[in-house]
Amino acid sequence: MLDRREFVKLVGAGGAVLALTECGVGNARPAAVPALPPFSVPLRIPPVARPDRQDATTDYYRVRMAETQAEVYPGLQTKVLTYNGQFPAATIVAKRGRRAVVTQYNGTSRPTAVHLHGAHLPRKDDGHPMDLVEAGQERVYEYPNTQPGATLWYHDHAHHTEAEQVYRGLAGLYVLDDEAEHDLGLPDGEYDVPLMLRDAQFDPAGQLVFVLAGFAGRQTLLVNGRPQPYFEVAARKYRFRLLNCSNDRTFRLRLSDNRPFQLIGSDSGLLPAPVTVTDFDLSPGERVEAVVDFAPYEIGAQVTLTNDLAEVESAKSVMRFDIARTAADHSRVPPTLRPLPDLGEATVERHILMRVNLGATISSLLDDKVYDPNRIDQRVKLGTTEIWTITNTDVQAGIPHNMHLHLEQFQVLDRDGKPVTGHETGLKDTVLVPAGGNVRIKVRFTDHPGLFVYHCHMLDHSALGMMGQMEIT
Ligand SMILES: [Cu+2]
Repeated sequence: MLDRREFVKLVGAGGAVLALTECGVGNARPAAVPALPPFSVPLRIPPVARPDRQDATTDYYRVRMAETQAEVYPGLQTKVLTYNGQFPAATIVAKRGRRAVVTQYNGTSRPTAVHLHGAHLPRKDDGHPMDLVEAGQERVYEYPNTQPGATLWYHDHAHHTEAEQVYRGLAGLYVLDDEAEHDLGLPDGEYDVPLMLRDAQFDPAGQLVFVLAGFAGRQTLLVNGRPQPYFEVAARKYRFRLLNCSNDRTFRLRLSDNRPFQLIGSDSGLLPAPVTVTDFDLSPGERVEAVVDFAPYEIGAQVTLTNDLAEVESAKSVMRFDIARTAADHSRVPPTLRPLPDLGEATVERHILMRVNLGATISSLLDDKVYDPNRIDQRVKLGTTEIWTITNTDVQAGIPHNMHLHLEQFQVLDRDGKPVTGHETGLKDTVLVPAGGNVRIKVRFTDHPGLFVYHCHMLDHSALGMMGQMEIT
């Protein structure tokens, strides 16, 4: 929790509401690093993590969390928190049906917890906010990788400090590769490209500035850890795996020439069928897989990925694609991808209320309560299908939220009574709940008893208490 006076001082007069909202910020760009024109640096692809050893069933990884330096801006060293020294972290590529065992040593000065976001796994390996790895200690996480292929990610989840620790760099992709997908003919290899999108605030020395609920100041966009990069592509189809790893920022992404592209996947992997769109929303924690075909472009053409929800002109451009060469393309996007599973008939209904308390003390609430690790908010029976109605009542302040469930993927039934479209037609683990919005989700609790959390994935909000616990028995 934050003292209101302190909060207002940090974000400026009248900023208490603005700092937590998506829009309404005027000239908020702070003194930043020496101005770097957009598209000055090439996109970097995070390296693929190498297992320390392998046996017949399992890949073993050793990771050290530590503060280190990264070159975010050319010629400047930025202090960051990293997994194995990489900013952003290396991508763990797991194979469906093969276990991954990751030993995480905490070489930072504060407790951490490593959550594998989107994974279906036992409680002990979930990275619950109170299952901490103390400084100087290690913890072994075992990932069964039994669920269908998907783009997951791992990130810090130590309660109250997760917002700052993810912001400073403790985040990486975890691609669960599924043999069953290989026959579909989707773009692969060098044409399967991860894009981790986020915002940040830098001081003039190129250091990250973290202010809890300081959304308004974060007007620098990073893709895979570099500011507004360019990416040289071939005139053919690409599969992009997009993750929004911002703390609080939602993107509305489109190509600058409005060219349509195909969405093929969401949080939990492939959609039932591809959906052609010209834009889509991506809130913090969500993933989308999109196929973009650059074949119609001339060699030498450029097209920008833009964010329609940017508050300032300089943050409208996310990155630029430069069509640089021709290449053979035998890939395709089949008309059907992966059917939705039947989640069965719901026998339990729950209602969850999300709102921010802008009183003397700023806090973020679920059902009018801040997170208490000693309280159980929902008791769930294994084998049950439930419908949760999630309501965001922050209409006046215009504050969006989203909802992330640990352990299970859910189907989004509708938003404000209307069926959802685009990437929301697939199974998801995180869903946007705009101010004044009502979202209904259907979820089946299949196995893995224990205490799991659900929370707003705008991490500054969850750090301020917008999190609850469900005990599954
Ligand atoms: Cu929220």
